[in-house]
Amino acid sequence: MTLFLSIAIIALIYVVIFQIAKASEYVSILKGEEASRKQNNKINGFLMVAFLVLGFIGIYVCNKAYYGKTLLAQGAASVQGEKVDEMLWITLIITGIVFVITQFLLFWFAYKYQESDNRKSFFFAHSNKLELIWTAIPAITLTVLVIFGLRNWFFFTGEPPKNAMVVEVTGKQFGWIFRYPGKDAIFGKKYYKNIDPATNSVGIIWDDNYSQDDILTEQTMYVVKGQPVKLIIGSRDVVHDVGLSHFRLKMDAVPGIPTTMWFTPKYTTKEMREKTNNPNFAYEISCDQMCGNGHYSMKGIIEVVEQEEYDLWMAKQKPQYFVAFPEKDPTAAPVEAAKPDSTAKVATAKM
Ligand SMILES: [Cu+2]
Repeated sequence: MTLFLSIAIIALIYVVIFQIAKASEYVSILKGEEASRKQNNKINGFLMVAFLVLGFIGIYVCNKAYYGKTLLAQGAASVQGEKVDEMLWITLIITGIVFVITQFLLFWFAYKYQESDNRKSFFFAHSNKLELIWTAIPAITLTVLVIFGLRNWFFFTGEPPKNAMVVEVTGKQFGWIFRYPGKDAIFGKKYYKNIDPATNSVGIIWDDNYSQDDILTEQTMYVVKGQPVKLIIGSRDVVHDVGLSHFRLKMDAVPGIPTTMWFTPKYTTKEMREKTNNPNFAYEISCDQMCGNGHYSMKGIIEVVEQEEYDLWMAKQKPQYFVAFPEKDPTAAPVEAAKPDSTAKVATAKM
């Protein structure tokens, strides 16, 4: 029923437009071709100016209504992010000025220089000087912008300061796994064939001594305010992408090819809640690469905390080695250890 109604309405609109066109054709015949064309010309000239004015008003109104809802208004939450925002602002200002000038000239000239009996058009074919100017200025501007961008890129992806902490981030369909190197500050080696979803989600090689204090967490990553954090990024299956919009960074997570970037968080999650006036604010790690049917749900949380809170959290974490081999855990309850072997294994498998 609705389909028929829609078709009927479209057909009706088509008939109306057709009739109006026909009517105006008759009017122009009555009035004379020439007079009618001149009148149309004037109307079009006026519409050009109206479009220009309404367009600029529209831009202003949309900006007023929506700017506050963008992350740009909130400000970057990392030292590196501020550099990204700076680049974005410089680009926006330059392109904004060019946009306003060119659009103004385009529509104003269409009105101002519309057909007139008192004017003859000036034939202007070519000017080397003009060509040179409008090629050289954008070329120089873009080169400067690219140099700024490259400098920042090498800064984010280069070596972090000595005091940086390191977290390994592994994407999987559909979630994030974080690995901390533990007390020795060195990650144990890993091999993809060792992956076991229950106890060894990134495939750590347990025989490697460095691996035995490695800590694994899922979905939530803890980092310290003001301390640089280097991410070593990888993937367990397809290409994902670590998207940190509040910190203004993103980096592909490619299986088999580790990528890195580092950043320094500027505000704790708590401070950000006050800053944004949003009691539910959470730093998000999203997947920025279409990676399958659960892509939309591939979200993790980054908790930015003060050093003391981080130390408390870290103290509560159990090395993954003891999760995989509870019988080797010196802190495990003796009751657990006293249980027959078979029960202990079943309990582990369920974790
Ligand atoms: Cu993904």
